[in-house]
Amino acid sequence: MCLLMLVVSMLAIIAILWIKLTTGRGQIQTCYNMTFQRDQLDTSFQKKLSQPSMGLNWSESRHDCQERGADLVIINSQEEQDMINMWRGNEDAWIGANDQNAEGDWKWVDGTAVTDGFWISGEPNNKGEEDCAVSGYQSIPNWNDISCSSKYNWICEKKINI
Ligand SMILES: *[C@@H]1O[C@H](CO)[C@@H](O)[C@H](O)[C@H]1NC(C)=O
Ligand SMILES: *[C@@H]1O[C@H](CO)[C@@H](O)[C@H](O)[C@H]1NC(C)=O
Ligand SMILES: [Ca+2]
Ligand SMILES: [Ca+2]
Ligand SMILES: [Ca+2]
Repeated sequence: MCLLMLVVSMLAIIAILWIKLTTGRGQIQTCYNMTFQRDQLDTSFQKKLSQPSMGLNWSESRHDCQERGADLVIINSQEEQDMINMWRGNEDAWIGANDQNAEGDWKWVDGTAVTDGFWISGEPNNKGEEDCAVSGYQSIPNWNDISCSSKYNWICEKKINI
C-alpha cells in the first residue's frame, strides 16, 4: 500500500511542480501505525532542462522551506534516503546538512550531528570550499558536499501530527 502510494507519487512528480506527500518518519512500517508522528515531505522538483533558472542556493532553498512551515529534509534512515532518491528523479537536490559553522562538523538544520551520512565514496571533500550537501550529485544516489552558492532543486520536510 505504501509502495503503491510512492509509485503514484513518482508519477505525480513528473506531472506537477509541487507535491505534498505524507510518509512515515523515514520508516515504511510507520505507514501502518497512524499513531506515530509523521513527516510530510514537501518536495520541489523544478525541471532543470525546462526551467534552468529555477534552482536556488542552499540558504534560499532553506528559506523557501521555512516559508512553508518546513525545513530542508533531514534524512534519518536508509528508507528515507531511498524515498528521496526516487522522488528526486535524476535531479540533484539540496538536503538539510551543512558544515558552514565548523569545517568537517556536519550538522542537520535542527542542530543535530550528521552521524550516518549516505556520502558518496570520497565525499565530503570540501573541494575549494564546499559546506552544503546535495543528494544525487551527477545521478549517483548518495551525497556530495557542494558550494552553498550553487543552485539546485531542494527537498523540504515538515513534521505533522496525525
Ligand atoms: C503504534 O505506535 C504507538 C506509538 O509508538 C505504540 O504505542 C503502539 O503500540 C503502536 N501500535 C501498533 C499496533 O503497533
Ligand atoms: C544565496 O542567494 C541569496 C539571494 O540571492 C544571496 O543573498 C546569498 O548570498 C546567496 N548565498 C550564497 C552562499 O551564495
Ligand atoms: Ca526525516
Ligand atoms: Ca566543508
Ligand atoms: Ca565535494
